[in-house]
Amino acid sequence: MVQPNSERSTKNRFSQFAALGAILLCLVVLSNSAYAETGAEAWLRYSALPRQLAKRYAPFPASAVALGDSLVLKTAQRELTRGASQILGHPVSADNGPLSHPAVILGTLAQLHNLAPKLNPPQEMTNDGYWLKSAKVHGFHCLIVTGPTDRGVLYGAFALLSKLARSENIDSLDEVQLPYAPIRWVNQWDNLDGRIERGYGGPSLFFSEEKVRDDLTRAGQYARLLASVGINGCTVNNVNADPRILDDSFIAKVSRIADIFRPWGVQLSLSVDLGSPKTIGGLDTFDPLDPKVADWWRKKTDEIYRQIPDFGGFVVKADSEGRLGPSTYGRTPADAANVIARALKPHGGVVFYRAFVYNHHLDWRNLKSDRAKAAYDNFHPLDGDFDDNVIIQIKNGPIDFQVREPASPLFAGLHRTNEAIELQITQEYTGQQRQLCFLVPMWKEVLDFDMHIDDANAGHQPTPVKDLVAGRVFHRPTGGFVGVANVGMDANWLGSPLAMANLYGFGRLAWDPNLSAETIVDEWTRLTFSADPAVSHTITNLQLNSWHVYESYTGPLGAGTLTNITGNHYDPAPESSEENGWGQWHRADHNGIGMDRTIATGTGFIGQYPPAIQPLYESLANCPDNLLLFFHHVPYTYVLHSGKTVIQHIYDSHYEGADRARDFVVQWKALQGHIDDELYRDILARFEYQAGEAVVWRDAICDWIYHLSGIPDQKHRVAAGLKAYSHFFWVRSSSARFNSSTFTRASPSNPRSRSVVCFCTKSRIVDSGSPRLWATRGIWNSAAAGVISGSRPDADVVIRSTGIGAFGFSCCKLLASA
Ligand code: GCW
Repeated sequence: MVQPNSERSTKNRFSQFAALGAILLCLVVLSNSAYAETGAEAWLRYSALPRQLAKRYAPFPASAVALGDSLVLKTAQRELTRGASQILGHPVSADNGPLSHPAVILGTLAQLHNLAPKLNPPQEMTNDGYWLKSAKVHGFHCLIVTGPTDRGVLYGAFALLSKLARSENIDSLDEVQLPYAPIRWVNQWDNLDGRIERGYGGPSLFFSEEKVRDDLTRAGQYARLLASVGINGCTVNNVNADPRILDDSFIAKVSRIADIFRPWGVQLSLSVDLGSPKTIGGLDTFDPLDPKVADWWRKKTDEIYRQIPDFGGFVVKADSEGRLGPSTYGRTPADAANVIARALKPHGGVVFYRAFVYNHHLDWRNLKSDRAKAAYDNFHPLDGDFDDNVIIQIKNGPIDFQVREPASPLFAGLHRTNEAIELQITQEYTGQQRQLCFLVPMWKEVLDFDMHIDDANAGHQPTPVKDLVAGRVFHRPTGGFVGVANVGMDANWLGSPLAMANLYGFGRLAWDPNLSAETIVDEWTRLTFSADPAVSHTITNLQLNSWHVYESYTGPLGAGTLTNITGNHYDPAPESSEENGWGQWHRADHNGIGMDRTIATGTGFIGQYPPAIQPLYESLANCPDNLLLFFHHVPYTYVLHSGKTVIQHIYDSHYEGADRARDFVVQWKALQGHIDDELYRDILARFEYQAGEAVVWRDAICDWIYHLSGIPDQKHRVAAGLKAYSHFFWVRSSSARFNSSTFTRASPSNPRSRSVVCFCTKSRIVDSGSPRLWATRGIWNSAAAGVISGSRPDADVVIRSTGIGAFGFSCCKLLASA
């Protein structure tokens, strides 16, 4: 930074504010340290820099001047003064000018122009972008935070604070940042009763007992977090929408949430049920082509805008998983989307119409049935029929947030329609925040996937998914990124401190999908923990490896997560995928595994991709190993590009994955003393638990596939084990929450022995009434393993205990039955 030229005036000013500032600072720092480590502040901890580093910022202006008094600008000013004071350890106070000393100047480009007409950004700026610039204004060395909109200024203020918190050099600052796409939204699947569908971080911030919460403090804090990474909209209720959300009485209540969001530039939107005109509107129809229905949507929307002038729009899930939809009247999704879009249009609102439309009563006996085809089949024929303020919201993959899926071909199938990618931040199929799975690398694979759309015409111009959804390829008026966040009232938002990297990562990617996963996780780690190289190196590594590890002990080779798809979406239960209409089939039988989705012999799904992509997946020779079973049915003895057979890969992958999950514990232990002790222990317990879960998964899947295929593991782990452990079983948490207390024996039934080696993570006595079981703390090796004795050999073991920690029972194998 440039040294201010008027040191004396700075000093005078400083002494004026010093006393008050010091007091304020103490309060801020004290209150911060009192609850910072609950995770509530997430990546906005603004912890004080070590003195040496803080010195670098000695010339940082002691005040921040706002050039206007809009709500958002004032928020930016407050945030900047609070954050900079905390980080730098000296007060930075709010000032309303006129400029008489070095200052941070916060204002829109128009406001800046009035103050300093000669200062112009180095490039054209649109949307919510920002420009950070150190420059002389009226003879004073200032730091300018500006942008075309107030919201851009707020984003700039957060960006400046992030730089300080990560002790980046801000000398000669001159940086323009523009968001990649206008839509950067989160969805919350919150129900009016306060529960969150697929939420693992506590109850809703917004609703409780069928009402909007009286106290919306956390909702405001959430909006702050969202704004800090450039997220500009939030849909607050479940896409499985309760029609009552549109009751007139409810709209007034919901407008309170919008009031709380507004200072942070976050627009509120609502999920709506397409049947609403009938269910709550008293009409005898909800046919989107009926003029009465159009009128109903218009009046309802006008009323919403009367109460919430900056309302964002509606999200629609229709004809999906039992929801009402236009098919009731033989109408199309375009008919349904447009009737709502036309009601929103005069107000500038948008409709997000979800492409997650499929038949969940598919005929599983028919090898040509394929749920993966549904989105494209339903929406591609309608390309061009949707109004300009409709956005088709498309899940990243063609099935449903599995641990690995290819990019949905629909991204390439809409040339005259706006689209947005829907990514799932809440880890429904990827460990439910009880296990570490950093999803940014997965999202990036999809966003960077080149659909080769123009190859036939224009030679190769890359058309990656990120450009398609941002509307850049077909010059669409809008589009972008939607993340299903599902944060809750838990102090740390998502129920796990490390899972917050996914929320941060979503925001950062939505702002700039060209950022690398490494950059994102490094930023997040420094902001959330510290710049201590040991900490950032270890946490960055853990995060970056976690998706592959999770994939390798759950569902490798693109077979899907192999979880309980009809139940909790968490436990291993590969059988649950088959013989039902949900269409998440892996088609494993005695001879082979995988869905044949080829054009030649399978469901034809591959034919939905642009011609230049099809050979990549259609040909076994080209198909990447990690998606093989998504696209092909192959014998277990099929040899992968890696040189291994499919079956051996499955065995090895599960064993390696479980070993690597165990190694997470070892890596984490190296951080003892480097971070807050309570947080250290909390996360350690989670890694220990995950190591146990990985063993559960490993054994369940290896056992299942061994029984199906009859092919032994070349390394004699699975098959040999089955002789010795012919009656192995395991006990594990089957409850929804990490710290819950119900454990059930999972599989198979009726162990004959009375004695088992137990993998568990906490020493404790578990009293189930009868029998009484005990186990000692340890990780899966015979030295550390404890013994459970006394389980009744002839009955399912159901262990009930109380308190966190008992979840640690993860895997038991019989010793004595060999
Ligand atoms: O995978 C499914 C989830 C449902 C969810 C649905 C959707 C909100 O299991 O809980 O419903 O996806 O995305 O609509």
